[in-house]
Amino acid sequence: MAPNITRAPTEVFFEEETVAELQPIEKKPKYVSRIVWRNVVIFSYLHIASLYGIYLAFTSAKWATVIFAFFLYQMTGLGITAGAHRLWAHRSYKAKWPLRLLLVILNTIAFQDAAIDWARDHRVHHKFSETDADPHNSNRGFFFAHVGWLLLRKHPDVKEKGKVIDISDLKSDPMLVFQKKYYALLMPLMCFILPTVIPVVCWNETWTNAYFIPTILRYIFTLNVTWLVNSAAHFFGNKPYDKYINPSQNKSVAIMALGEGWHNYHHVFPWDYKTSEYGNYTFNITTAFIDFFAKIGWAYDLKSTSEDMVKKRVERTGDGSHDLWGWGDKDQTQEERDQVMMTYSSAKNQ
Ligand code: ST9
Ligand code: ZN
Ligand code: ZN
Repeated sequence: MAPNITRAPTEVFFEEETVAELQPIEKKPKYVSRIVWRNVVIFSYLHIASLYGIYLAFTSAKWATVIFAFFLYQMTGLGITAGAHRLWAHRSYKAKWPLRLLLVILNTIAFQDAAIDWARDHRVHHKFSETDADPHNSNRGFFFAHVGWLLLRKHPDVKEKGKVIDISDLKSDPMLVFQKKYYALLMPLMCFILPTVIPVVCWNETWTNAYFIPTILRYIFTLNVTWLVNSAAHFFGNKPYDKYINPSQNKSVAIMALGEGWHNYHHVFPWDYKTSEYGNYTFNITTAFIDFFAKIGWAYDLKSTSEDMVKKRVERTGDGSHDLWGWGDKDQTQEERDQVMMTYSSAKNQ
């Protein structure tokens, strides 16, 4: 007797079905990278112009101009680190409106695109790290991770998988929405026009020096330092927290990037407002900045990772380079000391 089945499970060919319906799902078209020549030309010009800025800084600039350029690098850097990165991309702390206003101004002078877009790309970078969906996937090489990704159309996976990232919090922040809406007006004014006009008006600097040093050189220097977090800190350094990922602890990058080089830790615990295990201000100016504003009440709900959780992760996936130099290190926990296995102990003789 025939079995009482009217419709078989899938993958059985019925006469009424057409061959077309049975075709395998269409293969994704092969990805071909497309160069954005406009960006190649602009970035080439800016880098050459910034070399001229270095020359002028050593030959004809006033001290005030060089100091102003350095000051702008640090301040606009904070607009990226404390603003776009730790506040908006990772929500690792909360900020009251005066601090958010300060950060959005500094962030606009930094010109790394609207913070909403920056934070969206960065969330995608963390979620799909080292895959085609990562906007600056370091598996495509140092140059791509550093700047190449800004010279090409994005891989379709970035846009496809990026859709699953929730950015409703960013889109409902009126300051960020305002920044994005008026970016084409605000950015040129704050990143290029004001930094050029201020030295001329305030301390009688030449237009040439004012344009090439605190404007172009400062901008390109800050950009390259930021990009080093994506390139150098994904290639060089220890991995005390997770040896299976590319992001690494890179002290040189941390110093230049105001504390953002502790990248192995940061990828493992991205919600930690310090982006590193220790609150050491010497190599983490951004943490000092956030702590200062927490003291005056403008920053709050600062999130960190417990020592215990860090320790467990170090033991489970670390590469063994976690920086305890040995017995008696100031960072050794009391528990580690109490539970040490001591053979041939001299304690009974003491
Ligand atoms: C710059 C940013 O340099 C640098 C960011 C570095 C990040 C570092 C992070 C490291 C940690 C923090 C350390 C900080 C250290 C700081 C130290 C400071 C001292 N998800 O982008 P489009 C969709 S900026 C979902 O045009 P194309 C979306 O629909 C430099 N969807 O793609 C979008 O439309 P809409 C100045 C996404 O056409 C549409 O695709 N800026 C996502 O392939 C089109 O998006 C420049 O030079 C996503 N993630 O073009 C501009 N992405 O936006 C450079 C896209 O309307 N950029 N979609 O929703 C460009 O010209 C273009 O973006 C492109 C790609 C050519 C690169
Ligand atoms: Zn991050
Ligand atoms: Zn990264």
